[in-house]
Amino acid sequence: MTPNLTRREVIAALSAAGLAGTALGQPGSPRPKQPLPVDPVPPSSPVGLSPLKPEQLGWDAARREFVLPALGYKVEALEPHIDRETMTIHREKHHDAYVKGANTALKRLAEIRENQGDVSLVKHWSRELAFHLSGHLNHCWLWASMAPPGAGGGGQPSATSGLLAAMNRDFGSFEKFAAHFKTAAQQVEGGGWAWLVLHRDTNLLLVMQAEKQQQMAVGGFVPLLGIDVWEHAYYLKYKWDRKAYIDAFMNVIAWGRVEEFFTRAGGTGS
Ligand code: MN3
Repeated sequence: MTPNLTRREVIAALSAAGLAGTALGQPGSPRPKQPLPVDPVPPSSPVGLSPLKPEQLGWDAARREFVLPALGYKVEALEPHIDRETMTIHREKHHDAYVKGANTALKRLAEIRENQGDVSLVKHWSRELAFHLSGHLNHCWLWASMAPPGAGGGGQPSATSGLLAAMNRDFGSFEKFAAHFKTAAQQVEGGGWAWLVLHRDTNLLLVMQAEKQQQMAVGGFVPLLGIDVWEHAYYLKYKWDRKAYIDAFMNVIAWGRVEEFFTRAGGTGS
């Protein structure tokens, strides 16, 4: 699952290209003669294309390729809930494979554009890109959404946060959200994820599942919090007991950071 552009961002991009008002008019509505007004988004605005900061996204702008982002805490910092060996292998082997896979797919597609590759493989490399780049971004979210227990990890959103108010509005309560989120994670068939996501245009929170890295994801939603339930995320410590891993994961959720993602994505509790 990857972040999608909001209507305002699409309009801003189209406006920059001189196209605003030509593609996004409502069906049946008269086409505006002038470009649609665009809310200026200053560079310092917290509302960006992604609630993750550039260094958390694992993007090397100079080399134009994806890289493994720094964790922001020690690999053993999440113990006893997530053990050092699982974290190390998960990041340095599994996540790194998604980084390499995404970069390879981008490279092969660029070669095809330059008539240096097999044009019949555009579908193949597009699928590779969707899987590996979603895998990379999912794990960027995962690392950024966890913190050591007792040092930012665990508990629930703060009582005064917009996120908690939005959860009360959209799920009934934090407890009902947590039960839904944990059950969705438990019931993922095979490898995949459960997500808390925000639809920016309607300010709606949802819990959704994704099989593999991206399948079943609903388009247009911004990820806020994901739990990885591929076996590589828990099998070394928890073996077949995915439920025990999910329960443990709740102790390392960095709710302060999820609140920040929610706010940066434009979510409100009202
Ligand atoms: Mn994983």
